[in-house]
Amino acid sequence: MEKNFKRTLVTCALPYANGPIHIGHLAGVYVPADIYVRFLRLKGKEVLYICGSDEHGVPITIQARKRGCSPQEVVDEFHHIIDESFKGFGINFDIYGRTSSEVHAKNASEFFRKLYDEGKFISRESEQYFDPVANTFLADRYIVGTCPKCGAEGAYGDQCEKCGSTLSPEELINPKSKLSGAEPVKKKTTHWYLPLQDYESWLRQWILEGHKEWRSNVYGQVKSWLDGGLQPRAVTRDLDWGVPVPVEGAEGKVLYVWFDAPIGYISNTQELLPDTWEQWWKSEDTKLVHFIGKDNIVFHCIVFPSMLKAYGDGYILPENVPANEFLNLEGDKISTSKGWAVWANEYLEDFPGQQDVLRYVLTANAPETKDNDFSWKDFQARNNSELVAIFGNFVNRAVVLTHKYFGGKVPARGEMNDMDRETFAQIPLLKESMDRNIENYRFRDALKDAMSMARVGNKYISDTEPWKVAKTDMERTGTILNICLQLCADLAVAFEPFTPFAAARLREMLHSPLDWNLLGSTDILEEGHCLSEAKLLFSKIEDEQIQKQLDRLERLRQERIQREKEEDAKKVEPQKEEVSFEDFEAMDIRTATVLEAVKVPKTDKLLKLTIDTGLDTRTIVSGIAEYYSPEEMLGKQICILANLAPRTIKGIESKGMILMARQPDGKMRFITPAEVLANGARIG
Ligand code: B3M
Ligand code: ZN
Repeated sequence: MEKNFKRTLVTCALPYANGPIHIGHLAGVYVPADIYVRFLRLKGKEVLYICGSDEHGVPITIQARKRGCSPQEVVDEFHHIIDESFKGFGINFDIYGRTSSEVHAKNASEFFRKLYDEGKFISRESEQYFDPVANTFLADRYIVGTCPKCGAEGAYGDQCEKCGSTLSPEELINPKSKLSGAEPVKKKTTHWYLPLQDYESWLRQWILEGHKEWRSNVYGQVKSWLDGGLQPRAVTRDLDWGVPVPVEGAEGKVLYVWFDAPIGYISNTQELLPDTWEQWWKSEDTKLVHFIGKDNIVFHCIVFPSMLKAYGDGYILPENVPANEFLNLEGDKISTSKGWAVWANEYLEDFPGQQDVLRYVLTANAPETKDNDFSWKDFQARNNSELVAIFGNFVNRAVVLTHKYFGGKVPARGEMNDMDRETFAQIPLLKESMDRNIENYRFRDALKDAMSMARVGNKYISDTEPWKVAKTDMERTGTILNICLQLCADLAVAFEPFTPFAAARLREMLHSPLDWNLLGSTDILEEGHCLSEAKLLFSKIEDEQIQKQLDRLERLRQERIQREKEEDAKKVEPQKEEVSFEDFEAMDIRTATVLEAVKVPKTDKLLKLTIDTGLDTRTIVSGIAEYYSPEEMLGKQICILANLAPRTIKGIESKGMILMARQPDGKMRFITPAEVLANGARIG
């Protein structure tokens, strides 16, 4: 049974300020968190809602280098863009701070210094890659070379983006520094580590014993980390962008971004509530919930809690960490680097006033327990067939008919029949289910409960057909519309967490209260209560709007294919195994001239060539028909491996092999001497 907390502290993963946020971020972290916070506030709970930009780390310095500007300029630009995007979607944190702030620098360095002074870190000397020209240590991302797995150029020291292999700088072929192009050298450096293994038994007790109710994807990942054995975790880095390490002799070192960022939650709270922040972070009456994506589970369930445990001083631990899985886009992984995303700020420009639609669709398809996919067709279908056709249509009919028959005033409700009573009776049940689902971080299911309320209303008005009843029985019409309007007032509350803009517009139309306790009662709107004019809550999304988005993604897909082709064109196949000089001597390579060339019948790739080798006239069958026509080969001087054992190919005896060069794009070209030589000249 969950403890009865006095207040709830909700944190959202701090987005890296090296680019805009996209639908994956919204679906994974920010829309679910916003539903949760809005719901708690709807129930009158005390909530603090914390987020901010994560402005340190290597990705930001790489972005700065790419743009030829400072990291501060990068984070200044994107901090603002991200902040505006959240506001545009109605995601209004109590503070949207930033880890480049002075408050955070002070807080993070003091946090580190306390652990350092109390001997909670271990220090280790290790050899790291150093750029002798730029005179700086190199993070893995700053070392590039040839991928040992696929031969792609430009593989990073930690990963090859071409084949996806995880690498270490030592594995790269011909490693170079991204900063100066120099070959990196190994240099000794000292860093501090948090010995996570010292917290293993405590973590097992706190999470594996104490929080079996956590989502299975979170619980399972934590368990496998613990079962895999925890290792010391670096808390400092050789970088010139970040919170400087507050220790003598540590010049040029900064706090590791994943040590510094979670402390940002605390710093942002301090900035907002300089006098009372501790009642949120150091009181057992506070329920702490971290909203994150699955790639951040280890940092929020193992690293940050261990930091707080090491720090002591009464810091509380998360009551739950409802991490979502990933959202894909049109069947492909969302990729910031490849631009394969729907950017939040661009959506707001392309679909003005329709932020609720995206909130709704991302919740309906939320990757709560497994990765899920966003498609524009589904987005259009859900808007048109659910929001417009059910929720919007029901409200519009109820309000329009009330204006038509009762001058826009809530009519009297006469004697109710069984259908009326059964309709009303469904709402409290759906309300209870929605409450339970949100309290348990099942937002998809909670949205279904709210949508079921809309379906109840839409079905009721369709079944009772007040527009027909009005022809004969105005009293009954009034009863029906009175019931419809109570249901509309229910929807104006139930949809507040999910589609807050539409819910607010509906309350304005009805002049109805935002009161969770009234949801499900049968008399929210009294007889005679005046309504404003009916306005459509949602508008249909047309095919053209969707096609524009699909065309944009198709252009991106084509650009990516072209880029990959160009990258392939640069790819050099790795060298083969060494051979001895004797092995080479055994091969008899000669010049020869093509006397005749014909296609081998019933094949696409074979040419039958009659060639003059200087030794004899012979036939060679070669798979070059897709690169050369017989006419193109006639009279050409080529190089052949003359003493290759004869083979019969498509019934033709072939004696020897034409030497061809395979281009990176896969095309084959024959090798010809720089000038015409005698046939039979030995090549060695
Ligand atoms: N900046 C976001 C990410 O990993 C990361 C979250 C920090 S929360 C303290 O995409
Ligand atoms: Zn590779």
